[in-house]
Amino acid sequence: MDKIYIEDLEVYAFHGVNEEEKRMGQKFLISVELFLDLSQAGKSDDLTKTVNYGQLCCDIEEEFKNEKYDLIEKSAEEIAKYILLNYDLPQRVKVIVKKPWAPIGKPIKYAAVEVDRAWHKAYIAVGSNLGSKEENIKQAINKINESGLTKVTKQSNIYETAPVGYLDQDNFFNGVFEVKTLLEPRELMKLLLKIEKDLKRERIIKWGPRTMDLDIILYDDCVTNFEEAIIPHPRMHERMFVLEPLCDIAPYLMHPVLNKRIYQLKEELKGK
Ligand code: PH2
Ligand code: MG
Ligand code: MG
Repeated sequence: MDKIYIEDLEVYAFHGVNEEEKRMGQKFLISVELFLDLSQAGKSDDLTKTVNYGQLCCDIEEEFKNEKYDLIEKSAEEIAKYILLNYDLPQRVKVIVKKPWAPIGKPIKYAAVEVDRAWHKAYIAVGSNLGSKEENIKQAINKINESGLTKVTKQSNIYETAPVGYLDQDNFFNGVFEVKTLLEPRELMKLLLKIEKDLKRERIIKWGPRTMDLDIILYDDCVTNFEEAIIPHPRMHERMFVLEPLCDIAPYLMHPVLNKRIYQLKEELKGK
């Protein structure tokens, strides 16, 4: 992937654990590596097809001076987040924050941290069979978008489906969203559980009626084994109410464990 580099931008700011550092301030050196496609800018010679590094330096300086953090870890994290949220083109950024005057009473060139952050693509299955189903789904999309670090980028059609598993309940409305997110799988799951709760989800019967069910079905090519978020969703390939809407928005996507495309999984399930 192409890159833009900024090396050792000097900014006078007020981060540090010690009171003195917050009061007196000190020099910081900020380096960033932006990962983005530069081919369009390279072909067209057009500044609007890339990131203006002059503007970027001004924005970084302003953002970095805006707050007083204890840790350079936090200051680097915030710069990375700021760039990914405010510039469209970079997919990934690395940020290094150096403190050449770190007050530790030892002769060092600098103390520094580096963070590496990126947009991730995930697919979320949504289901509702209690209350106003369509409204619940709209609300879930709004709440995801309002959460700040996750944005819905595609939406499937919504399907009315008969209940699977526990049969004595109303039909579901099911769909799938594509999202881009700065959250790790477990953080994303936590956000989805919070949204379910905000939409009055109550857990009484396993697979029973619910106002809102939000499941991560895929997250990049990740294969996880943590209880809170098993990815890919272990039953996604057995459920037409997941494959059908997913096929609307990502038919050729590969399932990273079964090594088949979504439309193939759907055809296979249909044949069963
Ligand atoms: N979700 C379940 C169990 N059964 N059936 C349908 N039709 N749609 C669902 O979303 C659904 C289900 C557990 O998550
Ligand atoms: Mg579910
Ligand atoms: Mg669930």
